[in-house]
Amino acid sequence: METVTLNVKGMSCGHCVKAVESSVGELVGVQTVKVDLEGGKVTVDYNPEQVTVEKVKETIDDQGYDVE
Ligand SMILES: [Cu+2]
Repeated sequence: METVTLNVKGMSCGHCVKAVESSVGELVGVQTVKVDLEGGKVTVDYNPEQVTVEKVKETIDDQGYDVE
C-alpha cells in the first residue's frame, strides 16, 4: 500500500468533499480517501498494482477540480 497527497483546487464545501471521496473511493485499488478541505489536499491510500496516481488525478479532474 502506498500513500499520496495531492493538492486539489476548487473544493469549497461538504459536497465537494463527498464528490471527491466517493468517486476516488470507488476506484479499484483505493483503500482510503481523506480530504482536507481547508488545506486543499486529498490523501489517498492505494495499491499501486491496481491503480495509478494518474488515474486518481483523472478521477478528481473529472469531478471538476484542478489537481496540481
Ligand atoms: Cu462544494
